[in-house]
Amino acid sequence: PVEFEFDAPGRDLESLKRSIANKLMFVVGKDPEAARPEDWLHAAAYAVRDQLVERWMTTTRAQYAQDAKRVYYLSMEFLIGRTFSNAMLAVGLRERVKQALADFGVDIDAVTELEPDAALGNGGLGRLAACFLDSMATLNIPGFGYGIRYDYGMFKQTIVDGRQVEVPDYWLTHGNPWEFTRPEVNYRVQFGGHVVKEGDAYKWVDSHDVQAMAYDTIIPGYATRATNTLRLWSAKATQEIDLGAFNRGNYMAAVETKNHSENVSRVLYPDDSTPSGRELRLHQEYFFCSASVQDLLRRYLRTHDNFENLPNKVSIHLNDTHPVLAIPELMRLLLDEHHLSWADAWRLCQGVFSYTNHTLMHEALETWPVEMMGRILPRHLQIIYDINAQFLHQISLSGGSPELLRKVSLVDEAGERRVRMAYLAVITSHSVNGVSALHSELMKESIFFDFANLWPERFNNKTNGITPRRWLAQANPALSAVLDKQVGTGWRRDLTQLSGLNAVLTQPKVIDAFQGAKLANKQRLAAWVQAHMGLTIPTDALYDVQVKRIHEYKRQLLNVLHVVTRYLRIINNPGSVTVPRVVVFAGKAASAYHMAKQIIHLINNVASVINNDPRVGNLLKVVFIPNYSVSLAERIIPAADLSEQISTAGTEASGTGNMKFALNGALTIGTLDGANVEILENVGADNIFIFGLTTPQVAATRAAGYQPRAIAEGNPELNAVLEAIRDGAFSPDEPGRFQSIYDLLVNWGDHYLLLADYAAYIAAQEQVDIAYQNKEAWSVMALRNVAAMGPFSADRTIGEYADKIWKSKPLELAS
Ligand code: 26R
Repeated sequence: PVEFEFDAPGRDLESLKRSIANKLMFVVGKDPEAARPEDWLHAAAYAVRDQLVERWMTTTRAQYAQDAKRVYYLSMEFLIGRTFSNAMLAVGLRERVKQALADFGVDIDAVTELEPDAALGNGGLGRLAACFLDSMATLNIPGFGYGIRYDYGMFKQTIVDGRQVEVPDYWLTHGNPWEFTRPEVNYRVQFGGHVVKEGDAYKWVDSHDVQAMAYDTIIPGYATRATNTLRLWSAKATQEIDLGAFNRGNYMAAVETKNHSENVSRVLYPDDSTPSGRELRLHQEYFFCSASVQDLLRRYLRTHDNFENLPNKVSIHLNDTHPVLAIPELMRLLLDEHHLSWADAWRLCQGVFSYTNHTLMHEALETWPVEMMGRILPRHLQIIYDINAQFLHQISLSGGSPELLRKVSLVDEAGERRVRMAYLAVITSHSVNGVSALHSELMKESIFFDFANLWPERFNNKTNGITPRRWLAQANPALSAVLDKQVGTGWRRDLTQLSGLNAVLTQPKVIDAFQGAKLANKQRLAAWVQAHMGLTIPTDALYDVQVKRIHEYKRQLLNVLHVVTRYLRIINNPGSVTVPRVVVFAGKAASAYHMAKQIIHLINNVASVINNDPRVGNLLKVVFIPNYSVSLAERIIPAADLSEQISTAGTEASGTGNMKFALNGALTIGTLDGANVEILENVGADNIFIFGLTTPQVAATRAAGYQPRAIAEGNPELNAVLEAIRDGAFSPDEPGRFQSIYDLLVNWGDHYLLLADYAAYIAAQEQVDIAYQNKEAWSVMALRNVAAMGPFSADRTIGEYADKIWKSKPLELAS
């Protein structure tokens, strides 16, 4: 264990125990005799939080004293997960808190498991934001996260008769000891009404207003005094109740207005790709953009009396297009409230904003109907029109054709007129980046083609990364201990130090230690599966894992085709399969995404047939773990031998799970997609299983007219697998249940070309089996993966953002 000392008071065991006991009595209000495990968790959380507060204040004071440039990371999603373990790790107190609790007769692991996840995000984009906060704090970058404090985060997924059923997750039921409520930090956010012109000035009047109230969470840096702030906004009615209605005796109506306003921050859109077209989403986006921009301007104006220095002191980063309304909002505030000229306001905006694109999927590119935006945000629509007019004027002056003007306009005029939010981000931002080398290139060739021609210097790549604190030190203590012994403890702050493993990883004692850690992690997962699902899985099998949102492009179905292939080989040709596998799936489907829910149903039905077939025994087990979350990922990923990263080439922007698995000593089976390409470059072709069509081959296959039926007919084994699914082998109670999946793959010809990659995937899986039979060689390959993960630390990613995009410098803090 790594403990480090600061001169802060209250860190010795006796002080910690006194603090925990005090918190239990005076904050939680419980007699130790009567305290439940939840009470101890809260008491310990408050005691650990105390260790952060002084640093937080020191950091804030240093930011003002050094007039530091601040980075504001605007994101609709922050998928933080649990905080207790992470905070103890950051302040180096895990062992001592464990001892303190043990002295009170409390088991730290048991109380840690009681903390609910802060699941304020859907998947990759939200978790990336959380890793970035961790790295910004660890690198002493003065960073603020701004987002929404949803009452209900991601829904809880239950599986009922094999089907996904969503249950609301009120994560705040027992209170949140990590947040500081800031009722005094609140801003008015306007909606609706209309715009009147008074002289040269515009006024937004007759609006319905909602208050945004701040809640702050401390983001500790690892082994540094620096801490940052995550400020989340909650909607409060401007008036508790509608007095007019109340006085007329209509109490229900009086409270209704309040409810309506406060609905803005009620629930996270559990929608990973389909624009739901709901007005509430537009309200949410503007709500948090407006509050955040008002807040950061107020902070800037505390120490500056004009705006000239804004781009030197403020960076606003847009995490996808969801916060793009911050652009017209900053324009509005500078123009209408601070009376700057258009030219000055626009120049400042271009200096301040930068934007990251996270997907090329057409369905996920946000556009808003002009009619809706005009009704809800009339002044912003005007500003967007003005930006567009100036932009198109400039393009036509430099010889742009009417065709080009139509293509790049902020307003899509085909059909119902819509505002293209990604184009607004690109036109304004001084930097536009993708999230892996491949994705950043494709972005320039596809969705932003015309803009990349206009402004090539604006476009760049910042390959994603993950925080080694949560995803190795915290999630995998067993492997961490092995690494500490072999390469020292410094990898937590400098992940490239893992390359030291290369010198020792063929030594038998290192291989043994690695295998011991992997086995311990499998036992930990198997125990969880046993306790929560009543299913026994062997711990001496190959753990083959695909955990991520369920989506057609991620191709969980291709994985299922392999599972069924394997099953049919086992029962039709005993002895042909010798490597036992546990195939693990987990992930949520967007609630309105029918095909994704069918895929979950199929996985569960396939699992129950295979797991109950005595001919199979322990050779193959299939597990769908319900309610995938950050805390489950911390348990599942360290146990994996094989990481499934099998999206159709050109569709997964980066992936970050791929990095987490490799860092935890799993080998990847994957396509040349997203960051898999860079993982391949770093680990070498001998230490990864790459298969399938490349991005250009995918395009060529589609262009030539994809013929899945011919593929199925030409491959008897594949045909048998598809027919088994179609004819009810896994749904005997309802044989036609999966006809639609068969039709999608064989008759309609799915967009993600599953059958085109099937044979190559099966061949790659056979290579996996062969490789796994040599346990030593497999472990060496896995260790080579671990050793090569240095570049995939989010510290590397954030270092690049800070240098190249934000031009922000680390804060200087006395150590
Ligand atoms: C507009 C709305 C419906 C919406 C669309 C898409 C909301 C949220 C999303 C999520 C997308 C943008 C997302 O999570 N993308 C993922 O970002 C990760 C971090 O960069 C990548 O690793 C991952 O490949 C990508 O799918």
